[in-house]
Amino acid sequence: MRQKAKVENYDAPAGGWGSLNAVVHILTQEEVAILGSEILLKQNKPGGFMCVSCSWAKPASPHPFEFCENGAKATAWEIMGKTVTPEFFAQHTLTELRFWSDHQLEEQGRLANPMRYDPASDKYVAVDWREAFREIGAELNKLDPHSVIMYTSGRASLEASYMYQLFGRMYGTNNFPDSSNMCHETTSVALPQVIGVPVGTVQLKDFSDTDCIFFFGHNTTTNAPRMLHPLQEAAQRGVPIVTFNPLRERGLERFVNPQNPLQMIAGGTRISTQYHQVRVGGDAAAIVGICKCVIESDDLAQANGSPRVVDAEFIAQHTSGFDEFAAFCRAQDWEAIERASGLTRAAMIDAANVYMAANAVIANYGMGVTQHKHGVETAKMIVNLLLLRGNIGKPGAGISPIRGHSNVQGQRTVGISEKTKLVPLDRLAELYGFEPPRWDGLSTVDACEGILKGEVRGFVSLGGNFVRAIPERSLMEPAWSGLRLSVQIATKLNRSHIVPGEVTYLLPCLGRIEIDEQASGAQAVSMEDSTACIHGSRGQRKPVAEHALSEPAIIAGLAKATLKANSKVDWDGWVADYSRVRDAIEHTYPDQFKEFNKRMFEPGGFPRPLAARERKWKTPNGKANFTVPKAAFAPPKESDGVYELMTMRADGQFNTTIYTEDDRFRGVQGSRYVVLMNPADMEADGLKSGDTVTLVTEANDGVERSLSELQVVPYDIPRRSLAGYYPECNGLIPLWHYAEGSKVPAAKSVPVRLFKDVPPELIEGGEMPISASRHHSSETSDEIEDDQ
Ligand SMILES: Nc1nc2c(c(=O)[nH]1)N[C@H]1C(S)=C(S)[C@@H](COP(=O)(O)OP(=O)(O)OC[C@H]3O[C@@H](n4cnc5c(=O)[nH]c(N)nc54)[C@H](O)[C@@H]3O)O[C@H]1N2
Ligand SMILES: Nc1nc2c(c(=O)[nH]1)N[C@H]1C(S)=C(S)[C@@H](COP(=O)(O)OP(=O)(O)OC[C@H]3O[C@@H](n4cnc5c(=O)[nH]c(N)nc54)[C@H](O)[C@@H]3O)O[C@H]1N2
Ligand SMILES: [Mo]
Repeated sequence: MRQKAKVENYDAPAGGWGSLNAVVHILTQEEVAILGSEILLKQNKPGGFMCVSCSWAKPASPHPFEFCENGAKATAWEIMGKTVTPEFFAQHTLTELRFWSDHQLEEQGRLANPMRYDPASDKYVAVDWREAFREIGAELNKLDPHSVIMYTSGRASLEASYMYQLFGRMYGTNNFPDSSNMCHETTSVALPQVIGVPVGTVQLKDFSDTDCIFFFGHNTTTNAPRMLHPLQEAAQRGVPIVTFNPLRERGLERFVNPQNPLQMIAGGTRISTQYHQVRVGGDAAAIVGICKCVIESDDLAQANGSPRVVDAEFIAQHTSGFDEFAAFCRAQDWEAIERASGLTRAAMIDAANVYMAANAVIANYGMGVTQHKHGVETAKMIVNLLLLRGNIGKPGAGISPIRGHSNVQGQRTVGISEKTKLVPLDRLAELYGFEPPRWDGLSTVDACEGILKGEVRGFVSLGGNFVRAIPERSLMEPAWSGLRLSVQIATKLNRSHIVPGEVTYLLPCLGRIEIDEQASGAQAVSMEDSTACIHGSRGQRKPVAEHALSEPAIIAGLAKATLKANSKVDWDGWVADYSRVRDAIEHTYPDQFKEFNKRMFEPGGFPRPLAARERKWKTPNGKANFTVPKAAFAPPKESDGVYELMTMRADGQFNTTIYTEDDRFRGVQGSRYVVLMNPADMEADGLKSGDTVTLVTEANDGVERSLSELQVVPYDIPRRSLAGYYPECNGLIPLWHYAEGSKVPAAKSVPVRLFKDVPPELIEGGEMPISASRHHSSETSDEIEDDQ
């Protein structure tokens, strides 16, 4: 039986005392006395270290404490004193560890020694680094590079990432999926087509110049809390903030800066001036509604001879496709828009009025846009909205996709990509005298398909928890154990490490907060934030595990053991002094990284040049492009009992790292096995608060996907929408259910049916509802856990 969640209304603002309490709680839990120490004062400061949690911008003039509750948790979690030693592994078989929860696995502490899996005893056994490199190199050389995946999670530095992609390409593969393939790849596909850059155009200073902010599908409270500071400053200046989210996320309603005693007493600032609880997947339709208002107001203005409402000059000079888009918006009828968006016409007019009154508008968005079947079209719809009034390439305006991992954007910048057109292969060939593979590599979903078919034989992971983060768990885990080679470079123990292949290595690395001593002294590394600014970062703490190596050292060790010697790549020299890797990055990308070493500690980071910020459009037609949405606009099918499930993050987690079982801001404590549901839907289905249900994916593809014993929580969520937690619900997502164009798993709209669980004692004889037969069948081992 799972632990019951405690549910109560959370009506305090985000931030505030609750925030401080949560940090103190996790700190004592991990016995890290860091609150009183210097370490947090160095977080996100020039000359200090860049937080390992989110990718939000780091200001040039930081607050005295430029960290948030979740950043402090991430720091504490990384530098907790405990280590996972060979003795630990001697005591536990992997079969046994597969019954442990995600929290329990990571909670054991930092990985301390390189380990090799011994199939005979089903245990990890310590091995020498040299022996590990030698065997992995030999194994890689036996495999076809087409069959090897080199995955990256978005935490590795620019230096490590550059070395990793070079190693992979010299080995012969372009199979570089990364966490971005499950995240903002939708952005990286949509934006180049319409504005000619793959990243956002907004910088931190634009938040001071803006006079209106639109916000789609991001839980800022939990996932980029430091962003609440610029939002709060804007709100205090009277800037309207218009939010679209099926859930009323706390920090987008009210925020108290926990570091400001006056605010703590005054109760904080209202953030959103309008809050629209859009239907899950309804954003494109909502934006069509808003654009329709803008375009029809402009039609009226032209008829009356009043000033234009759209920026006609900008549209004429810089864009293409306006007429088709305007005709499309005019032609949509309000009834269809209301049904597709879940909003009233009046609500969309309110939003349009605010938009039309503003001279400079920023649009932010997160996973609520990208992780949908029609996410690419929706991201382009946000661009349409901005283009109408010239809101790209002027101060205070632009598009702001809020990235996830702290360096996920930067990894793409330095060549971690499966898409060859994004990588300067000719330049790499010229610099290093080798012939890089020219074929497009596998994305995350492609890699999963390859694993299922048995075509992928080797998997090297630079961080992350692939098996837990991907969809289709019940098929993927068994297939994963068919790998010939699995190499996991990691800081903490997770599920991907305990589902072994035939030859499996676990290689412990330093974290970014730790001092990285190499031949030339302590090294700094760098990363790119969500606003395309590059920051240097210096480790501050003595490493927790003495046998762990830095990521660059591990990559160099693997490369030397795998590749033929190449006089143009001095792997040892690079490890001795990372500034040489930065020189190599500068040689590869001279426009982007001019004077890299000199500028890496500029306060606020140094911005990469972005053409769209200057209104230069690197699109095929040289224009910014309006596009007409096709599928994204479809009203929901009138369903027969099918719900749309979104999977989301709680306050107590960083992705698959589960710090605590709580989601404080949503008032759910003590269990993550819950499903949030509209009370009217509960009543219609005969459910009461606390009942447990089984969710079954509606897929009709012959695969049974279900998850039982989810506690129903009545919640303010649109009808026919459900919300549950990632990664617990990942087994419900079919692998083929992804965003068209970007292949990002559509984790925010999984069609499911819901059945009330029947207590086991009632199952014998009598009526057996459909859920009962499924009740104990399709759980995977670790889903029985978490009664700590
Ligand atoms: N503390 C902490 N910080 C993190 C992370 C973490 O796990 N913990 N993860 C990091 C990573 S990798 C990422 S990508 C980011 C993720 O940050 P977010 O983009 O905030 O991702 P989610 O938590 O998945 O939340 C998605 C939000 O979208 C809303 N939503 C769902 N469907 C829709 C929809 O159809 N329309 C609209 N408008 N909204 C919708 C949900 O209600 C929720 O508020 O955070 C990063 N930062
Ligand atoms: N259903 C559903 N699925 C999702 C999502 C969702 O919203 N819903 N979100 C998706 C998104 S946005 C993302 S980004 C992915 C995340 O997918 P991943 O990035 O693969 O997963 P993480 O949980 O961030 O990885 C955590 C592990 O990284 C390792 N680690 C931590 N720090 C370091 C380091 O400095 N170096 C190294 N080498 N290892 C380190 C630790 O061992 C830790 O256990 O999940 C995706 N999956
Ligand atoms: Mo992400």
